[in-house]
Amino acid sequence: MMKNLPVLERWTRRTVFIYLSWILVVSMWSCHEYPPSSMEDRALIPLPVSVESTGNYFQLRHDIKIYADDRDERVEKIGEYLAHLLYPATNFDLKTETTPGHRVRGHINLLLQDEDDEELGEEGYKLEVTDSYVEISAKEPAGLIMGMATLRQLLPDAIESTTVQDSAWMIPTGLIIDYPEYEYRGAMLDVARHFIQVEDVLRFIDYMAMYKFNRLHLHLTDDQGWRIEIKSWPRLTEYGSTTEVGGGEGGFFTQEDYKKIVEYAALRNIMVIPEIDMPGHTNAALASYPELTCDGVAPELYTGIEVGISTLCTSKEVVYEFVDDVIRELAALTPGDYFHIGGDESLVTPLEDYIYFVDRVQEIADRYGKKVIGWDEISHASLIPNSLVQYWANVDNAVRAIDQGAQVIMAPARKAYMDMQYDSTSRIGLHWAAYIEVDEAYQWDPVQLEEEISREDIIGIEAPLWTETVTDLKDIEYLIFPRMPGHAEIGWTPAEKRDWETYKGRLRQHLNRLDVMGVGYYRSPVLEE
Ligand code: TNX
Repeated sequence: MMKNLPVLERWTRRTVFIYLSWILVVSMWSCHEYPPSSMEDRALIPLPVSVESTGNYFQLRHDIKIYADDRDERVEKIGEYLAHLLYPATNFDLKTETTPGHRVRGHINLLLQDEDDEELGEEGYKLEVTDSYVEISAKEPAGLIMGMATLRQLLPDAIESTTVQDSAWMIPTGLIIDYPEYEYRGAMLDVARHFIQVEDVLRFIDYMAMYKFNRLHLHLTDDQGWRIEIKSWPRLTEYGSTTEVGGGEGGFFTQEDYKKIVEYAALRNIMVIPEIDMPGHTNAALASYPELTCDGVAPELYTGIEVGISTLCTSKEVVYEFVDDVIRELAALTPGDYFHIGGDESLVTPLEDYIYFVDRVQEIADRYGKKVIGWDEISHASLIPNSLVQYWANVDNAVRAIDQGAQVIMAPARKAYMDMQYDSTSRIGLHWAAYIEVDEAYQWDPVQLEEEISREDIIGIEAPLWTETVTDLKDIEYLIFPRMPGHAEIGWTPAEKRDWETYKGRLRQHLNRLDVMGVGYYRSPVLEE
């Protein structure tokens, strides 16, 4: 009896060990979300130029460090941003350290390339994952930020959670070489029709950053509200911001708010482009300062959704003093190259006056060191060199701009307007340009759209969100998701690599990630087919 006991004990221990291991294995398979087996199986949007898997994993653990190239101080900040992104779901407090440009094995590396890799350009990157390190390398810090957006999508969807998740945090190994098709990949947010709070703008920027957009066009003023503090003309916000479409209380960004938005965007490689829409779409300004009107009488504040109802008085000198002050103050807060002067739908401005106005306003923007962008109507004026024109509906306007040597941003209303309804049953949105289902929002190509506009004329694309029917983040999410990722891919991925059927598969899979984020996207029937 006594002699047998150790044998029995050993047997029992073995049973218990096998039993426990079995439980461990089963629970790992069921509780942990395992990423698909290779890089290609991840739902990468926008699709990179080249992806080659090597069939192994790198595991993100709590003791991993982020090594940032010390030859540019911006890289360390980018490393800290990556750590900040990975923290909520993993609870790993990843430390950022610097390295003189050498890769450190066992860790994540953000390195600037020495060799002059022309192919990568300003925003391109290489992302190499092996079982012993992760390395993102780029010519410029911007490329590192783009590479990080890809790295994030290689991690399990749970990485997007704001609460700690139980996952093995495996990253599939391989090599991605990637760079954008277009220099300008924009999204526009109209904060004028309905005022959009700062934190919702920041959220919009987060969404843009996920898909490698790099230009946030803020439509800051319109008939229904003036949304940016201008210190030299205080009534613009004291009075001109106090309502919105439907008669709500409106609101505005202080200059401090605006700076915060600009900085938040810059860390994500997004340049803010402020738009002051002129000479039309100015009712809020006219209501605040009647001297800007021709008859000197202030109109009422406006809460409807008609367009083409207002104009600055283009023959008054005070109007140019006003424009000068506004552009001066805003240009000083805007590090980016561009200033958007609007210029659309000036239906009550005689053409001759419109041309005179646009000519003068371009000069003012130029004097404050900004390149001008305007809606395609501004091509009626003489465009100064480096002005960009934003095509939205009228190809003749775009052609007139191209004939003057300008490049065009493609923002075709019938394809790229994210405020269009998906179909006639959509709970919000307009449909004057089209109903735009998720497949239609993806299946357009800037070069194929208009015969008269060719590749070299196009600097990039933009997807605008007008907010006549949009009041809050929930509405924003419903209209931009899941169309916005498609526009991102059009801007980033070469045309020959884009195809609806394969994109559809990736987008479907990607919806799980949006679920983790709690994004209230539109449930499109075309994704269920
Ligand atoms: C046209 S597109 C407009 C905006 C409206 C939008 C609504 C453009 C340059 N002007 O004023 O908000 O349609 O979809």
